[in-house]
Amino acid sequence: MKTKAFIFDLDGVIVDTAKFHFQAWKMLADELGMEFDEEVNERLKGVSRMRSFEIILEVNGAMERFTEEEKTALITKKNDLYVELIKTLTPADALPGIEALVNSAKAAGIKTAVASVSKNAPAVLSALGLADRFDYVADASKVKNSKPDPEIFLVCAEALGIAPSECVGIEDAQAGIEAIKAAGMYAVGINVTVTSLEPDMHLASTAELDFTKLSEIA
Ligand code: B16
Ligand code: MG
Repeated sequence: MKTKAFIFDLDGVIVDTAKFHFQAWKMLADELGMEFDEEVNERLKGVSRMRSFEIILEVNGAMERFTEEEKTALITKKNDLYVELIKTLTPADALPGIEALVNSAKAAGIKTAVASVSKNAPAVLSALGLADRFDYVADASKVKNSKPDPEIFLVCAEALGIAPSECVGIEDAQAGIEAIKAAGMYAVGINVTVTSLEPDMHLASTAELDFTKLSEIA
């Protein structure tokens, strides 16, 4: 197929903010005396803030420990720290190959969008100097379901006016690959730890994103 749109995940594809999410969740988990490591963190990628906290509670057998109000207060605390951490981002933090791919897409008339469930996505894109570079940035507040639900990728395709079958989705998380495939798109995985569904194309890093190859998917 001739690709008509590239839809990018944010955390882990455009920028490595996963390390900041990890630091912020770790601070909260330590404070609550709960276990939290890189393996659990992998399961939080692409997952909403509240659902992420619930996974941490599940892993610790603590699902009943807090009321809804307490959970909301605790995830707000996590987010406050995350917001502080992303203030350190600069344009130099955009991952290799991303800007070049977006520029090549623009020159070739291929549309681009960002499919992030993060409510902090606009702030992160601004800090990277990329806020105005994409044709569409999905508004997380309008999406009801986190990845692996395909909703956010379908919202992007619809906003761009492109059929899902002509879109290439780029993701670093298993939940994101599942979302792309469920949307009926071609899935490119960046250093994905595969636990179930395989991406259609595996790359070790964003530096391997090849415009020529991605614009003509065989
Ligand atoms: P926030 P993505 C996701 O972004 C992150 O991967 C996930 O770890 C995070 O919990 C989620 O955003 C919500 O983020 O707390 O900032 O609203 O991978 O869809 O770009
Ligand atoms: Mg991601």
